[in-house]
Amino acid sequence: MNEKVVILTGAGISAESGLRTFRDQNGLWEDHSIEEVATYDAFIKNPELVHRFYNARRAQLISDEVSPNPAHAAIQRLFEALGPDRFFLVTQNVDDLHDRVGTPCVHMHGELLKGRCEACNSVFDLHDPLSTESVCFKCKEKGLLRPHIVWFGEIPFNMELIYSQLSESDLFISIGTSGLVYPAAQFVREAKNVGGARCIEFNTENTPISIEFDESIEGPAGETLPGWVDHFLKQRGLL
Ligand code: BJW
Repeated sequence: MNEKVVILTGAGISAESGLRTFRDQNGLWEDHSIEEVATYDAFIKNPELVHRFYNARRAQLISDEVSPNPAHAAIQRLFEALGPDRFFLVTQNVDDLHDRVGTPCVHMHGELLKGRCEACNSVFDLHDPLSTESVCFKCKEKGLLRPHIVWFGEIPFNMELIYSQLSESDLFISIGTSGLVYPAAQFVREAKNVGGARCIEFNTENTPISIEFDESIEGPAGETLPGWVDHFLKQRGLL
């Protein structure tokens, strides 16, 4: 059976790694409003605040506090068993936890460990804090470096590739996302209506789009996903 599995992940998959989600209790949006830090207008109005917000998250991400959890490892096992032609992972997460376990993924909302120059569009690896004094390594402009992050009102990356993968999917799995942010929230509809996929959601609670899935598996992904992956692989003689 040559079924194609497409996976979408959100902040919930990294919660058990110690990274805060956005909209849950104690989420990032409790301390900041979206308009304050996650729009281009916010960056123009108050770049110091936006830099502080992302610098702090980047510092936490590269600290010893944070590492991939069993859900990231389970997805990697699925990738290793299926191979690149039958597997596609798109993440809304800007962390690098899928990358750390070796799973190829498309970061549709950008990457915290990259920066970009507004002047010349160069994208570069970034571990250090950014400030309004930072200078572009390429065009040497000062003050125009920003996090390589997709803010509200900006177009997510790789949309053409993502929609083409959804249209070929036989199984669509959504893990740890609230289903409140578009276009990711409509991937389930695309996978189902265009790809004809069976759709499964992993989340600690019901979401506004749970109704669109064929099955919802409730619980922390680090606990529910590894067993589900084992069962899936055993059923197909891949484990
Ligand atoms: C667990 C768990 C555990 C907890 N195990 N689960 C009106 C209607 C419709 C759309 C719009 C509208 N007005 C504007 C729009 C568009 C807008 C939008 O969606 N706005 C909504 C607020 C309505 N979208 C955009 O602007 C996007 N661009 C766009 O649409 O361009 C047009 C276009 C698209 C396509 C083609 C052509 C043109 C851009 C969106 C950018 C989002 N950016 C952010 C922030 C930047 C990154 C950062 O700072 O880190 O990305 S917002 C934030 O939300 C972040 C996330 O990636 C994104 C999604 O959040 P996520 O991952 O779902 O996290 P939470 O916290 O919401 O949920 C966590 C879930 O996990 C919960 O359900 C928990 O229960 C669960 N969970 N622990 C399993 N252990």
